[in-house]
Amino acid sequence: MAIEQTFVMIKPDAVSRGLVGDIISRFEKKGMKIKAMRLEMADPEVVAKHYEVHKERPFYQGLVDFIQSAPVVPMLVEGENAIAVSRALMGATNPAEGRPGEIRFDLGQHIGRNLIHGSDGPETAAFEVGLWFPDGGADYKVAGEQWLFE
Ligand code: DAT
Ligand code: MG
Repeated sequence: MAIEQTFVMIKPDAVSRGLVGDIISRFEKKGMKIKAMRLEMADPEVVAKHYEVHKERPFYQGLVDFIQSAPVVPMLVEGENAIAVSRALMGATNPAEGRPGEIRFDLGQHIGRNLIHGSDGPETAAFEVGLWFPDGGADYKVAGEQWLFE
């Protein structure tokens, strides 16, 4: 059993298409705790640091412009195996390569409009949580925290 924190961000295409509720609902129903969440136009400096790893990729500028094109919903998510669980809920980077039940397969249009970001490992999660939520999130208990009953 490993309680983890991870960073999840609902991207501008999902906000614009009215899919925030559907996406958050999937995390809640899985038992993930939303420790912090905002709706905001992303800070360009934060976005630059967040996507620095992709700086040399051909899609980088389009990605950064897209992320700043409309509000995002950054979330600090906590739960058992939260990093892998979040990645599984999201699905494949390319929606066309995913499977039914995954957010990106069910709702995503193409790889450049794939609705959601989630940290891909423990080091990335620690970096991204610190970048987007330097103050951490609220400490509270929710009904359905499976790990309370183990
Ligand atoms: P993921 O978001 O699944 O972790 P990633 O870290 O490889 O995927 O890439 C970050 C984002 O960049 C991804 O969600 C969408 C965009 N992206 C990746 N590959 C792309 C490509 N070939 N064309 C356009 N956008 C791409
Ligand atoms: Mg990634």
